[in-house]
Amino acid sequence: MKKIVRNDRVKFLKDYLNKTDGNINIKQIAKGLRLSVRHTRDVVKKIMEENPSIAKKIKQENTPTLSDDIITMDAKHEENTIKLKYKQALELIDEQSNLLHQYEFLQDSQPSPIIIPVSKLHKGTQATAVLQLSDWHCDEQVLPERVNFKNIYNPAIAEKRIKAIFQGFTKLVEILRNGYTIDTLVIAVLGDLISGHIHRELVEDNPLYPPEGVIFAEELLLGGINHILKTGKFKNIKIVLLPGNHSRLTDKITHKTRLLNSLEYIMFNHVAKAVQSTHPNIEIVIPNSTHHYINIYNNTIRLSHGDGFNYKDGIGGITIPARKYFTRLNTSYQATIDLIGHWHQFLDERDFICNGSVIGFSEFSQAKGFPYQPPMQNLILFDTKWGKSVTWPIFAEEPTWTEGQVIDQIKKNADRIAMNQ
Ligand SMILES: [Mn+2]
Repeated sequence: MKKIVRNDRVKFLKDYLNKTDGNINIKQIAKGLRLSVRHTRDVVKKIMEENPSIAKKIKQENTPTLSDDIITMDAKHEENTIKLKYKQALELIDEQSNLLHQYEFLQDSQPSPIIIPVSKLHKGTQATAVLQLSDWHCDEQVLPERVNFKNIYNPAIAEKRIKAIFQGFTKLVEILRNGYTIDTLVIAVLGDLISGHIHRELVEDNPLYPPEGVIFAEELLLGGINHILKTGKFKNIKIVLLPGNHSRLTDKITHKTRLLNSLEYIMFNHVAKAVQSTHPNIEIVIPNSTHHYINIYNNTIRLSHGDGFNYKDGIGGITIPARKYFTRLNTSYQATIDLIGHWHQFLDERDFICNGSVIGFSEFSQAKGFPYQPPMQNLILFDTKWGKSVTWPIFAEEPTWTEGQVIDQIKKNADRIAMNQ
């Protein structure tokens, strides 16, 4: 049946029905004329009204039964389900083929590493070394049996450790000189080189009396400075000498006269005179203030012993009380970085550095539950480009002592003390 325009359909259908032998149903006619079944049925009805004989040629449609409807409904449901599954299958195929494509791409690809050119060491970069010294407590002792063999300390070991610290310092500076020109040194002595007699237990237990401790600390510090002068290859040296809280001669810290009431004041003056008698170009400062400020390139560095704030036993150790304290100090005098001692723990917090100690793990550390740290001091490098660029702990001795080594050490020290008497 050829395609015809709608208006011609009735005439065409009349002609068609007149000519045909019949045996055709409404659905077949509707399909042929591209008409809806309902519309075709109406048109055929009109034609049959005009010419009832046409009715013989039209096959009668059966009215669908309930079973027919159920079958039709089931068939439609099945068709919809199949369509949905087919759609899902197509999506899955699409997804899988994408994955396969990516896998094939990765399997075939041959990565070529990004080339990083060899960087030349810029030996010309100027840098200043800072040697952070504090908390030697060289007149004190730590008996190993009191600290579960985590440490042993007495003046003989103090000497050994301090020698190792100064040797270690010059060695580390030499390593850094592969990449930096390091002509300038600041020795920041931040106090408590002696323990003194400020607590009853120190009076009872210290192997040295405070004046002996002062003389011993002087000898150690002068020995260290001489070692640096001999081997350190520095052109400019500045020494800042600040007292701690332990060397005070008074019951409590006297803020107005902290320096003048300190045994370390005597030591510092002796050291200054001794050094300047042979090396007048070395700048020595004994500040009459708890905080002392120095400038290195564009950094203002605040030096203090570190006893200006209390540890509140909080999470984060001393970091929170320390920061609160430094923030308060900054309202009067802005510093880039704080260098402190006193807390016997190495801590590089970027904006402040707390120094380790030479005495190491003590009865006090153990009683308070402070974490173990080996005895150490600290080297800091400031360069013209980055400011503080290197913080390098200087360890004083091998990391662990066996019980046998400790006992051996005790015997040696006993011999040494007997020889001196
Ligand atoms: Mn202290």
